[in-house]
Amino acid sequence: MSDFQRTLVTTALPYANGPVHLGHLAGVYLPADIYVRYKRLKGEDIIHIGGSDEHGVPITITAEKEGISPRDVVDRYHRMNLDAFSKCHISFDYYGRTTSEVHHKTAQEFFLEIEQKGIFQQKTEKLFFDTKAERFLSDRYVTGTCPICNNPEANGDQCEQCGTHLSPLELINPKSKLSDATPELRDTMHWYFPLGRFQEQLEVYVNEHDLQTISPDDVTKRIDSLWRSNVINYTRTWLKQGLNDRAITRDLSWGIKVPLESEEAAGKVLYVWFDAVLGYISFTKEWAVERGESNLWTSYWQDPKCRLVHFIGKDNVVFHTLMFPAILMAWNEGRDHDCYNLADNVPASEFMNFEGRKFSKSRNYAVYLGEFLEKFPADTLRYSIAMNYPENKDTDFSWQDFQNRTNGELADTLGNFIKRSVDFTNSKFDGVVPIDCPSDVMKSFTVILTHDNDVEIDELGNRVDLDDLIDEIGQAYEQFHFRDAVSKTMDIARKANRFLTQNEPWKLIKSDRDAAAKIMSVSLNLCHTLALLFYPVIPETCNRIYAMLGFEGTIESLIKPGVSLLEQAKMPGLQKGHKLCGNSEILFTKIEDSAIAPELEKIAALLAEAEKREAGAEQCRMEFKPEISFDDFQKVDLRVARVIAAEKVQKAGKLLKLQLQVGSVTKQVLAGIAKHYTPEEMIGKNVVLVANLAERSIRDEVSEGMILAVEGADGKLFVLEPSGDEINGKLIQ
Ligand code: B3M
Ligand code: ZN
Repeated sequence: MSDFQRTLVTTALPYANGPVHLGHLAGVYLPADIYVRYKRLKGEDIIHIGGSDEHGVPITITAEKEGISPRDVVDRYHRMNLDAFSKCHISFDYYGRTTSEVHHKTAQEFFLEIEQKGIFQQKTEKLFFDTKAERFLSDRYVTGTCPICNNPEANGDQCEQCGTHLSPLELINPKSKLSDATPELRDTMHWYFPLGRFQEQLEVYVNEHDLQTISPDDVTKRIDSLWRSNVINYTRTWLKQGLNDRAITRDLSWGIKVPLESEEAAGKVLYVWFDAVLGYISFTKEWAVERGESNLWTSYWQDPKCRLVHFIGKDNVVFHTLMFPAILMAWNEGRDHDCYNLADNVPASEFMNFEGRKFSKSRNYAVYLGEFLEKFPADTLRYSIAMNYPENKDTDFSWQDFQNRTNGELADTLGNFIKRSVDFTNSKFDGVVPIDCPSDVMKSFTVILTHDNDVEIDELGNRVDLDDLIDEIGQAYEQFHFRDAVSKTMDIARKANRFLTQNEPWKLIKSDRDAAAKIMSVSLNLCHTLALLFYPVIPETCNRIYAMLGFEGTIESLIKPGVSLLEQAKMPGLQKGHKLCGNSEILFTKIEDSAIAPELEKIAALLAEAEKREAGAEQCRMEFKPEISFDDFQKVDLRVARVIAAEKVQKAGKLLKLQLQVGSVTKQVLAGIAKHYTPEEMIGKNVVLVANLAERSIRDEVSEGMILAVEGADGKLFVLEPSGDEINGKLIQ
C-alpha cells in the first residue's frame, strides 16, 4: 500500500450563516469522523481539521436583514454548529474560524506570493454601484425583474421563481437591496486567478487519481488514492470545457482585505472561496500553536509523507480538485522548500435527502443537527446516517428508517447480544470470564454452529473467519466505502447474536457447565471485539460496552501510536478471571411510534407547504401573458436559421456566441445556453430565430436577435429545433 506516514483530514467549512442539518452531517462530517476514528483505532497519526466559513455575502445579507453586525451572525452560528458537532461526537482536532487573525494573515500571504510572482491578472469590469450607499453591489445585492419569467423579485445571481441563473446586468429595472436606489454601472478593477495557466499541471494531477489514466503499475499501490467516479466526472467536465480566469477579489467590506496599499485595492476583499480553502492551512497552524508545537503544521502540509484528504459534498468538488490545487501550485511554483501537498483523495458525497426531498434551508425544509440531538441520542443518528451514506448516488433518510434501524439493528441485534452476554455471565458465572477464550473457536465462531446449512462461506468456498471479516471492514474504510464497512460490522453483530442464541448456554449450563462457559467466554470476547469494531461509528456506545465489560478507561485511552486495536479485535481480549463491571444497561432505548409521530406530522406539514408552493408555481406558469392581437403577433419575424459557428463568450459563463445563417444573411446571436450546450453541439443545428428583435449588446458583444428554447426539468434548456427540407431562412407562421 501507499507509504504515507500520517493523514490530514479536512472537512468543508460550513458557512456560519445557519445551522448545519442532517444532509451536511451525512455527506461530510460523519464520514470524516468515522474515517478519522477508524485510523486512530489503528494507531495511525491522523488529524481532523475543520471550522466555520465566516465570510461571504449571504452572511452580510443575514446581518442586514436582522439589523445586527456580520460578526454577530458568525458568532451565533459558529457557536451553534460547534456545539451540535460536539454533541454528535464529531471529533475535530481543531475547529477554527476564517475571521481569525492567523487565517487573515495566511490568506493575505498567499495573495501576495501569487501577486509577486505576477500570476494574477487584473481586469476592469462594469459593476452596479449604489450611489446612496456608496458601495459596489455584488450579484446578491441587486434585485429586479427576471427577464425570463417576469418575477419582479429576482436576485442578481438567480431567479428563485424560474430557477434561471442570471447576472445582475440581465435584470429588468435593477434595484439595490441596500437602498432601493437604481444602481449605476461603474468600472471596477479586480484580480483574476488564471486557472487556465494551470490546466496542464492539473490534468497531470487528475490523471494520477483516475482509474482510467493512472499507470497500471500504480493501481494496486495507490488504490486508496483513486478518486470516486463522481469526483472524476465533475472535474473532467471542467477540464474539458477549458479552465477560465476566475475573479478572486470582490468589492465588499466584510472579508479579508486585499493586502496592498494601492488605491485600486481599497475597499476590496478576497473572494470567499479563495480564502475559505486556505482556512484548512490556517487552522492547522492554530492547532499546532495550541499544542505548543507551532511548527508541527508543516509535517501535515509540507511533508510529502502526509496524505491530505478533503471530505466535501458534491457541490464543492471543483473547488477542491482544481481551484485549491491550482492555488497551491501557484505557491509552489519556483520553490524548492515550503511546498504544499496537494490532496491525495477527495471523497465527495452525493446528497442525502430527507423523506424523499432535498434539504433546503431557504425553503425551510431541513432537520437541524442540534435540534435532532435534543430528542434522540447521537449514536442512533450516526448509525442510521452511516447506513444511508450517499457514496455514489443520492440516498434518502426517513423517520421510519431511523426507527427501524434503531430498534431492529442497534437495540435488537447489537444491544441485545451485549446485554444477554453480560447478564448471563453476571448471573451464572459471578460476572467473571469463566475460562480462557479458545482463539480458534473465536476466529471461526461463525461456523462452529455445526449445522451445515449455517456454515458461512464466501464465494471462493472458503470459510469466513473473523480475521477476514475484520480485514474486509478495514479495506472498506480505507477506500471510503463507509456504508459497506458499517453494514459488515453489523453483520458480525448479527452472527455473534446467532452464535449465542443457537448455542443456548442457558440450556447447556444445566448439563454441561464447561461447554456453557466456553460459549460465554467466546461471546464476551465478541462483545469486546464489537466494541472496538463499532467504535468509529458509535463511539459513545462502545465506551459504555467497554465499561460494562469491566474496563476502567475509555477506548480513546487505549489508543497508542503504532498499535492497531483493529488487529487486537481479532483476538480474545478478555481472559479467564477478568471481572465484568457487574451491572448491565440497556444500550439503546427503542423508539416508540409515539416518539416519531410529531416528527412525521411536522414533515407532512412541510411537504404540504412545499406542494402548495409548487402547485402555485405551476399555476403561475399557466397564467398566460396578456392577450395580443393577431397583428401584434404578425410583427414578430420568426425564421429558421442554421448555426454555422459557435463559441463561448469570455467572462460570460452562460453565453454562447452563435453565427446564424438565415437565407443569404448571417446574424450574430448571444444565447444563454452555454451551461446546456457546448459550442460543438450547436454547430449544424436548425434553430428558431426571432429575426427582427432590436439589437442589444451584452458584455461588449452584439446580439442581433434571439433563439427560442424551452426549460425542462432542473432548469435544463432545450433549444427548439425545427426540421424539414430546405427550410433555412423560411418564415415560421
Ligand atoms: N462554505 C460552501 C458550503 O458550505 C463553503 C465550503 C467551504 S470549504 C473550504 O457548501
Ligand atoms: Zn425568473
